[in-house]
Amino acid sequence: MTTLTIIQSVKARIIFNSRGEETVEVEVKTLGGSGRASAPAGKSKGKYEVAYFPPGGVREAVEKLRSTVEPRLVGLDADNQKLVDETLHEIDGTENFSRLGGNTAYAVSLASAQAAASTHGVPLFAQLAGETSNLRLPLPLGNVLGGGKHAGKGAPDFQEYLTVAEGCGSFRQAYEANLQVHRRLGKLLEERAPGFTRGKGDEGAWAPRLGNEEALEAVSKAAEEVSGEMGVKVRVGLDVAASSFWDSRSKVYRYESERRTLGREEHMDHVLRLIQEYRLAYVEDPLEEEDFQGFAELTEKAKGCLICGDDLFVTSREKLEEGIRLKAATAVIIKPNQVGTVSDALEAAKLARGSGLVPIASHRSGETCEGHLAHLAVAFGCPLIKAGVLGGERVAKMNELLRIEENYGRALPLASLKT
Ligand code: 2PG
Ligand code: MG
Repeated sequence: MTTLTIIQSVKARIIFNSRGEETVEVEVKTLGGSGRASAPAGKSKGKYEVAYFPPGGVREAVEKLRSTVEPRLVGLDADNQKLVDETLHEIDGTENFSRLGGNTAYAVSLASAQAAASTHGVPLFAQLAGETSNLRLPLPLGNVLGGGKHAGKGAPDFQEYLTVAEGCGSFRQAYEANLQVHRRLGKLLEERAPGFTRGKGDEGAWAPRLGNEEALEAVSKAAEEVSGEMGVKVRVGLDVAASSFWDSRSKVYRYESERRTLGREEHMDHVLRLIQEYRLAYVEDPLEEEDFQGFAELTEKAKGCLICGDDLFVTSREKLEEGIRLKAATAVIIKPNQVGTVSDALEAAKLARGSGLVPIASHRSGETCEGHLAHLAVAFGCPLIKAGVLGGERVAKMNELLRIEENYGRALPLASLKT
């Protein structure tokens, strides 16, 4: 019998992401199906992420796909994700995908998985998870207000103000709660933020001219109002993205919007106070990416609030192992293009779950209009997905989860913040 999942071709083209930057899109054809996937790009990147593209950029990536990747992958079985991904590592031959580019590898890896799924006529999440009995629909954690590297001067230093609704009966309701907060916050900001033009940052979150804490107050108020109206509990979180305002030479955090600097201890106390005062459910990258010790101290003190590592772990197995050993966090961001392949990301998520950390599937600030991340979140067993609230490329992930809920919702209960 012919195996319909054998790879027949791997083709690449250059497309644009939501920031208008060039990125790579890959199409993989098997005998019985096909898959298409593209790679996103971060702006506040972790220092230890893999290289996105070869030295010659996206053009070299496309050329390499034609000359070295396609000949090696044709004839492999797309059902064997591990082998496809190991082959990508082999072709590259470096520790950080610097020859092929992690984004190139990721687009191929994901397109191949999609091709296998389409050949079998199963959804991508089922293809990747294999065993589907314990899967859940993730809760959406979405940013409604943003600053840092995703917005212009005058916006808060903290990169993302996020909300997540507890006590919802469906994924749809949880997403609607985030949409409602985004809307309500827009109105509040018209009253509170000087010169507010309804401008948004890279991820569709409002980008007002406001101090860090004023912004947190506004988001908390909007969340409270929506909670009351919808009969759910909308909790608030932050992605501090602390590396982006850490001055490694002077060893201080530079709060540009407040025109002040805070030393490491002061900054830590400040974040802890915000966690307690605003009963935050979630804080990502509260400290700069090398400060495992600081993360551990904060995790110890901030009981009840998820402390999540993004730039800290860069979805890397080694970094995550170190974090687990030091008890540096209670959650980890899983961004497949930080490591380059679907298998690497899956392994990181598994390691996290096995060690009691909450894995969170995450978009990048420069995204394409695909919904694959929704499937990865389900397949990786992530109780949370961070993929924004508004903007076509963000809504694409949410809409895909609505489709998954409609078609498979009975078998996939909604996750909770505690799972
Ligand atoms: C983050 C991400 C996504 P970027 O820091 O969590 O929100 O930003 O993709 O720019 O790294
Ligand atoms: Mg982050």
